[in-house]
Amino acid sequence: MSLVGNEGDITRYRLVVVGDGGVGKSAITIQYFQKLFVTNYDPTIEDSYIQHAVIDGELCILDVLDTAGQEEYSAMREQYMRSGDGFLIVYSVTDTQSFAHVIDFYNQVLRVQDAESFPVLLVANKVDLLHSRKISEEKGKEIASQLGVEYIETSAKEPPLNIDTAFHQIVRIIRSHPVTRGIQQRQRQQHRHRQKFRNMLRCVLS
Ligand SMILES: Nc1nc2c(ncn2[C@@H]2O[C@H](COP(=O)(O)OP(=O)(O)OP(=O)(O)O)[C@@H](O)[C@H]2O)c(=O)[nH]1
Ligand SMILES: [Mg+2]
Repeated sequence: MSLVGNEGDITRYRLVVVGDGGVGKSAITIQYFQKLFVTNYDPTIEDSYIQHAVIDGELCILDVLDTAGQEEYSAMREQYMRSGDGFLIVYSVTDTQSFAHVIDFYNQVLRVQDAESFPVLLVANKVDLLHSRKISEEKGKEIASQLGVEYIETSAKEPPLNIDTAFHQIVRIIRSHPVTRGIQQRQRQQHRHRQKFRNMLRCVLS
């Protein structure tokens, strides 16, 4: 698995947004980073975004990879899945197939990370489209509980719903997940040791 990076005292979280084509991965990501809703559909190959955030009082860096949902780019999946500290698995509540594929994305994350459980947030997007909704909240929550992951409903359209919450919640999940908690503690310890060593060296040299 990849490690949560620690740059000085600031932890960097590599978040990967996955899901079928057209479910709104880019719309969600752009709404979070640029505070605007992209109405046209321009299939992604791969885009990344980086930004500081303060989550529960802790400054961190969010490094987000917006991936391609289109099947023709699926060969790239294993590689980006290896690099993630946490995943937003997105489906559209108007698209039954995208919901059926949630399990495939989840299983692929576990396989690539060689883990029994991994930080994942299930994101039910496009909930503003009330009339074309096909997947109920109940169904979404049911699959989330089967997979043992948290569930959130979002809309990237104005007024956005739960977009900041989704990105911040996956960070909280990473922070509290046993897979990463140990690593983060070790990294903080190593950082403190390095600082101590640098200070000692400075004393000796001055
Ligand atoms: N009404 C509504 N439309 C949305 C929402 N999110 C995305 N869309 C629209 O759905 C279409 C596809 O959105 P994208 O964000 O490009 O989808 P994607 O998942 O990034 O697709 P790929 O890059 O091909 O994997 C666009 O026309 C968006 O404007 C939403 O929450 N509500
Ligand atoms: Mg996209």
